[in-house]
Amino acid sequence: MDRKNLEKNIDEKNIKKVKSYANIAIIKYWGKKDAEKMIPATSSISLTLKDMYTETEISFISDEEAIEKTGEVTDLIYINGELQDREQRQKIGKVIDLFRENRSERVKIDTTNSMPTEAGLSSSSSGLSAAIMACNELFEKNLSRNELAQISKFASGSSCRSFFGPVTAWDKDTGEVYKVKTDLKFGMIMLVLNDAKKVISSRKGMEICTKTSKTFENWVKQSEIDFIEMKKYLEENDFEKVGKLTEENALRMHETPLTATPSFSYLSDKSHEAMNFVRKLRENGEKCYFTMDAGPNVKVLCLEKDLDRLKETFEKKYRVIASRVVELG
Ligand code: 2P0
Repeated sequence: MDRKNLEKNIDEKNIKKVKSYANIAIIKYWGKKDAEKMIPATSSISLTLKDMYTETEISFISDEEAIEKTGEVTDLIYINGELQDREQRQKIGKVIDLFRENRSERVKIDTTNSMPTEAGLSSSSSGLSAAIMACNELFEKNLSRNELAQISKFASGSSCRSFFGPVTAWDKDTGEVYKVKTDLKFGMIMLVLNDAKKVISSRKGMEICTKTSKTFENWVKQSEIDFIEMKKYLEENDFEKVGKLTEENALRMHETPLTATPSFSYLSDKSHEAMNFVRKLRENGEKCYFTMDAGPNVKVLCLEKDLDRLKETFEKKYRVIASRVVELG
């Protein structure tokens, strides 16, 4: 084997591959009590989705390779084949810094999402949890799922919930991330109303709401009750109550930007139309409930047994991604 092929062979052996799943909250994390310590203002509960995932490859690179691609010594970050700009490279670089001891070690991360990036479809939860898992492999840290979840929240709060499934809680008081007991088998249908990048990031949106929203205090107070009730409904396998509370909690979260200064909304006319469609289906006997995150897309919570039928119904009106949940941890 000549030198070039030998190097290539070594490189290929050193590429680590991981897969992580997105999660969508049914009780929302919205606001930070302490941004530095990553203590959320609210406890949250989410579903981890089998068909919405990120696959990430990671390897060490030479300074020459980084300079050749970017003109500087940096980590190389590719998302869906596209080399990311300096801002994004620095953001992911900070995640890698949580693992690397030798600051001169440069890394290439090549990541592919199964869903539109940054469209409020939670590609950040799968993307950043995958980056954490990948670093754990590359730097041979052998950290447990629990330890990785705790590190992951510093990359992005919601990503810590992607280490468990199908249903995960993140407790604001203890900081713990853990699996919630339920026999309910869920499905979720994403209605992709607009897959353009969001205007206000969730990080920024949360910050504005925490500082200025007139309903923020109420949101936090009620959310504490919602979290306890939701865990109870899940344990009692009461889907109707789970669904109803999912909607109420999402609507309360979306009230906070409306009462912020300056006031804003993540929801569009299309979101409201879709929410009304879900309500109408329910009046006709279907068991489905909506939730929305920091973007206009509407996600529909249902039972796994109804997923295929409901998918067909929604497909007549919307571009959809239907997903089952995944068992993890
Ligand atoms: C959630 N979201 O519980 C909530 C609901 C969006 C709306 O967690 O600042 O990207 O990195 O901790 O995790 C999205 O926020 O924010 C989010 P940071 P993150 O899923």
